[in-house]
Amino acid sequence: MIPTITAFEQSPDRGQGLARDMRVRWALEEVGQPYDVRLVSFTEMKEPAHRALHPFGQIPTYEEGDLALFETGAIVFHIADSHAGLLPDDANARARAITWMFAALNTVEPPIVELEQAPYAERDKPWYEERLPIMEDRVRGRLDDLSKRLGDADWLDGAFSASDLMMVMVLRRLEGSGILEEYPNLCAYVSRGQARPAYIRAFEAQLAVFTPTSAG
Ligand code: GTB
Repeated sequence: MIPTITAFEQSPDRGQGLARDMRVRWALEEVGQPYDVRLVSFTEMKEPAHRALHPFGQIPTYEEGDLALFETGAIVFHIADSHAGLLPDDANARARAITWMFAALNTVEPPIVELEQAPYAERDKPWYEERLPIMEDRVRGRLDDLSKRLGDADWLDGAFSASDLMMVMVLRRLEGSGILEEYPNLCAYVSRGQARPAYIRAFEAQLAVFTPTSAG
């Protein structure tokens, strides 16, 4: 059964792969699962038909037969759990990979999102300039630990897995902040993820949504 995912009809990043459908596309490409994409406008995302799939009126969603999922963590886990290639077979290694997926989403991503969103939400507030270095140091705290743990390994725990996919996508959210560049091994880690053929296919597919065709 070919799953259908939703993605932005108009993305603020104009297809640089920062919107979260990229995580799902990449996972599907890694396991060789073809998929369809339904593009939704900001208005459609908040309408009842989309909210029936996603209670918070966001993208991405994932539909496969009778199954409808939201939340990239759950979607990527479902893809990894139901196909070979994104989670180890060994039970303990599999549990550790899932742990790292949670760590990416629950421990590393929150301070990064807080820093990323602060300029939109707080730039005009009197506390903004004072809070900025605090938020940056919170991110550095996580990256210090992650960088030490990764060391000179290629991936977080043995072979590439869904945990690396998620962590690379989370770290990509620091682009433009200059902070990731303070950690050469994390930069190399992100680059390794971006060099994977499945990542490149997923990136090109979502970029194509925003690339004008010759027909205009
Ligand atoms: N926790 C959910 C998940 O992981 O699936 C979060 C989903 C989410 O934040 N979706 C965003 C959304 O639908 C799109 S990805 N936002 C619309 C809304 O909430 O009304 C966040 C995002 C979008 C665009 C960029 N960008 O262009 O740089 C970066 C990140």
